[in-house]
Amino acid sequence: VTNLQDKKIDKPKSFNKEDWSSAYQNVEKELTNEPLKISKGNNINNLNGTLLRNGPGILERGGQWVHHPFDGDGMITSIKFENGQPFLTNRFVKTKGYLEEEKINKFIYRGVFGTQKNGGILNNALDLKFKNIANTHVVKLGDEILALWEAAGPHAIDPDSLDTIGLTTLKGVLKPNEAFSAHPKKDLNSKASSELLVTFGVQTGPKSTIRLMEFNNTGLNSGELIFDRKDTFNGFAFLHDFAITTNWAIFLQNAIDFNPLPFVMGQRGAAQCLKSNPNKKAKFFIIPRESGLFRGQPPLTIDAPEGFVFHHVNAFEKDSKIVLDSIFYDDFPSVGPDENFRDIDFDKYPEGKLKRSFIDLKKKTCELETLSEQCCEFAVVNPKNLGLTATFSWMASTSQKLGNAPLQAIKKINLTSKEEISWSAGPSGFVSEPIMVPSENSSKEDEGFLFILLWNGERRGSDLVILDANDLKELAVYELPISIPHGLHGSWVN
Ligand code: 3ON
Ligand code: FE
Repeated sequence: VTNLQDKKIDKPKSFNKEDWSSAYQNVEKELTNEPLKISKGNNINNLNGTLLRNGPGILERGGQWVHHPFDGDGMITSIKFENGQPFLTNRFVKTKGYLEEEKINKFIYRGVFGTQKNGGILNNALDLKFKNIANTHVVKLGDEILALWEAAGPHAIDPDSLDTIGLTTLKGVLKPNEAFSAHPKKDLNSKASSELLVTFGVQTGPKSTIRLMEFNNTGLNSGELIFDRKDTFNGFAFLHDFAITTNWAIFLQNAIDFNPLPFVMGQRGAAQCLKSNPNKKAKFFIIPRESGLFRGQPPLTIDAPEGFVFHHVNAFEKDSKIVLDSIFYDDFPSVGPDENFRDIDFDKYPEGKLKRSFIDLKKKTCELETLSEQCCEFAVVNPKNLGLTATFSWMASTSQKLGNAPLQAIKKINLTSKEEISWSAGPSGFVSEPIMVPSENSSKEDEGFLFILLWNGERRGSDLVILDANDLKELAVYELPISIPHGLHGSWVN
């Protein structure tokens, strides 16, 4: 158990706040197939495939800053490797809102995380429209590349040019602009005959409905919806991510209330109306997958541990239990209306910690174990192990052992022995989500590469770093010709 006293002792600051916040600026240009210059190490022999990343690319218009980077319009970066040589292409997602605002260089929509239109409360009150900013993830489904934002529908992107094709209903699967999660799972281990893409959409209200969808992701019918079910639960649900095992889809409903009044009155963004309710219990919603053994059976609801979760890492089945790894915060980390996100006091925000839930499906109970006290986010496992036992996880973490700070290191943890090793970009480098790409012909779980976009605070620019997933040795560093703000999620596609 750590207490505040310990946190204070561990506090020589390991970073300079301007080195960190300097990443938050508009992406200035769109480039096409720009060869990348290597600045350290060597090209990876025979590496072929494309790294795709999404994240906010517009943070300021006409002198007005977004209130929170999660309100920034999506910008996709693709780094395509041809026999080891990388080429970069980047494009803003040309959403309806982006095109309208780009024309007059002014925010004309409110943002979910607190960005307001000019003109004060009166001009914001009763404007309940959402701008679909397509900024959270980019994935491949069938032959399509999708830019995702969880409160509305997916945008289809041309895989080569990254041009925006437009909002898609996925061949009629979705109603126009139906919510479609930004956290699809590529499942190589299902009971179905092909690779699947499993995802969901939530409709919220006093009751919430989860639509669980499983798409074929290989072969002739790639992109086709093959399993679909809807389950309704009591209460408002904020579900950013989920986890899958072979037979189950697992959701953690945080113990929060949504009081939309300040949003309606023009005082706050919708996500700023979420508030932890200590009198409520968090719940696991555990839904049988239609591709699994318990097809058609009703979902289970089980009390979940205290704390707030955005992201899960992985889950697997063990006897009558589900073991689920997630990043837990003590509370919902909202940036208040009077705060400046580029100058926040990290000590005032809760840090994310990797914790393991042992969910007993028979007894309907859960036990929680903390796997590491160190602040982390964006944890992944080898994609071949998704839904099954994994020994290793890789993640972005702080450099310091305790307390909240920007993410400056990449850590590999053995989830069983809890041994850790890490690679630090500190004191002036800041990391993003590591993308783990396993070696093609190896069955060793930790053999492969990690791809990380780095904010290089020293030269105030972005780098691409490739690490060896086994020992976190730096294999190659490339200077990017554009500066990319701290981003969200990405994929590796072949
Ligand atoms: O009824 C509505 C339901 C719903 C889906 C309420 C609502 C409007 C708040 C809503 C919308 C939610 C949205 C649009 C969520 C978007 C989330 C997003 C873009 C990103 C979340 C990222 C989470 C984390 C933990 C990122 C951490 C990053 C770092 C520590 C490093 O920079
Ligand atoms: Fe996410």
